[in-house]
Amino acid sequence: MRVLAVNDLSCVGKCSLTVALPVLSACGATVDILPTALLSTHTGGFEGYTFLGLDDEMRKICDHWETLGLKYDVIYSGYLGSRSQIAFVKEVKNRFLKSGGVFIVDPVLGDNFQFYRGFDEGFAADMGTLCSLADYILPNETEAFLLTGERDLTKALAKLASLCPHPVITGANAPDGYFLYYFDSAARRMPLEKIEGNFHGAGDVFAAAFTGCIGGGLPMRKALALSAKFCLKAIERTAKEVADKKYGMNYERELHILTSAFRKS
Ligand code: PXL
Repeated sequence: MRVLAVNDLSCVGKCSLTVALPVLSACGATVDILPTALLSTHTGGFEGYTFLGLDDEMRKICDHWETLGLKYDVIYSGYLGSRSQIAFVKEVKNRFLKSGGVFIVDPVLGDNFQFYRGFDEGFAADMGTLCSLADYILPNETEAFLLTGERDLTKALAKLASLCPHPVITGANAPDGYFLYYFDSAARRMPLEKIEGNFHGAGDVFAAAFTGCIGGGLPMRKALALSAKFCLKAIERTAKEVADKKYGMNYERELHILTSAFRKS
C-alpha cells in the first residue's frame, strides 16, 4: 500500500507529518510526503513560531513526481496553509490517486470551538469543497461545527454525509456520553472513553492511524475501533508522562497495537 500524506512539517510538537510517517509505517504503508508548510512548532500554544508556506515548492515537487509516474492507493490530506493549497490538493488528487484509490481529508480548522491561528470562515468554506471530493472526512467536533454551522451532532453528521459518503466526527460530547459519530450506510455512533484534558495532536494521531487501517484493508468500523483504541492508549500515556501538552502525544510506545494488527498482512 502506497500512501501520500499531504500535511505540514512542524519541527516541534508532534503533529502532522512527524506523526503521519511513523503511524502509517506501523500499519505497513509505504509513505510519501508532500509538505505544505515548514514551521518551527505547530501554531497551538507556542508564541513566535516561524511559518514558511510551500505553495511554489509543492507544485515543483508534483511536476517532478509526474515524470516518475507515481500513483497512490491512498491520499491523506491534513493541515493546509492557504486557500490556494486547498485548490492545489484537489489537483493532487486528480493527478496522483489511482483509479479506485481512497481520498481521506482531515479538515484541520480548529479546536475548542475556535479557529486555529490563520484560519477563518472563508477558509472553512473552501475546506468544505475539498471534503466534497473525499471518501472519508475526519473533522473533530469543532471542525464539524465550522463546516456545517450545526452544534447538534446528529444534524451536523447528516450535513456532512451530504458532502461526503463516509464522514467521521472523531470525538464529541453528547448528553449521554462521549462518542465518535460516523456514517457508513447509516448514521451511527461508537462510545469512546473520555480522558479529561486537551491533548494536542490527538486528531493527527487518530487520522494517521485511521488512514493506515483503511489503507491496510480494514472495513470502516474496524478501522475506527482500532484507531480509537490506539489513540486512547496514547492519550492515557500522555496524561501520565507529558507535563506540557502542547509538546504532543507520547504515542510511540503504543505503535505495537498497529504493528501487531498488520503483522501478517
Ligand atoms: O494538529 C493540528 C495542527 C497541524 N498543523 C499545525 C497546527 C495544528 C494545530 O494547531 O498548528 C501547524
